[in-house]
Amino acid sequence: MIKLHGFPLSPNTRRALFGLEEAGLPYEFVPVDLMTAQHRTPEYKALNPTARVPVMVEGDFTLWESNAILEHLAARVPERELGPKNPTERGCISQWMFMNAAHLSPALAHIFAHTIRLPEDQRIPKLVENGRAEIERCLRPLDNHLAGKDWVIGRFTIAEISIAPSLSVAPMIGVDLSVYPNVSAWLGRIRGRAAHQKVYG
Ligand SMILES: N[C@@H](CCC(=O)N[C@@H](CS)C(=O)NCC(=O)O)C(=O)O
Repeated sequence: MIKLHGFPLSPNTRRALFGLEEAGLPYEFVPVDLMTAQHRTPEYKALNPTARVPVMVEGDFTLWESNAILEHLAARVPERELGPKNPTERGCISQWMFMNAAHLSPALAHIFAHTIRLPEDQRIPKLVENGRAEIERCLRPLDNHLAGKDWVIGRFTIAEISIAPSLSVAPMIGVDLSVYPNVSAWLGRIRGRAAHQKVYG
């Protein structure tokens, strides 16, 4: 049985949970309390030496990095067509997943840290400003790409499962997604899926 260790409110954990639900594989969720630094204990670091959530464990196989977990899950259930079916699709899906992992998601995390998470005397306004510019740099191309399309590559894939959880923090940190109408409509379609509703309640 797959065990998914994670913090329930973490977007990265929710990305893996969303993937598990879409894959339809049975799993057990094992909560890891970030508030009490459970992710920094030797027991947890034996599973994920980077001391981050989530991590997937199945027997003696452990896998961390939520996007790696998504790719692994998609490959396990090819009948669900969550992953690429040819090299072109592989490239297109990876392009948007990597953009999210390298640029969009860190920008959102920086804004969250420097507007909400850190004590006020540790917040750096310039990082928030840079983060907002980076978000425009990522979401404007995504919005243009989604014009006239329901999904990133024409069908629902791990590109959607990967990016949507990052954007769930947007309203909390004052990122107005309504200026990206195609992204907003696309998020609405993603949020309408049973798997998403199961993860987000
Ligand atoms: N790139 C990693 C990011 C994981 C990550 O940063 N998780 C956060 C929670 S959303 C975490 O574990 N934070 C605890 C820490 O950095 O100490 C992934 O996609 O799995």
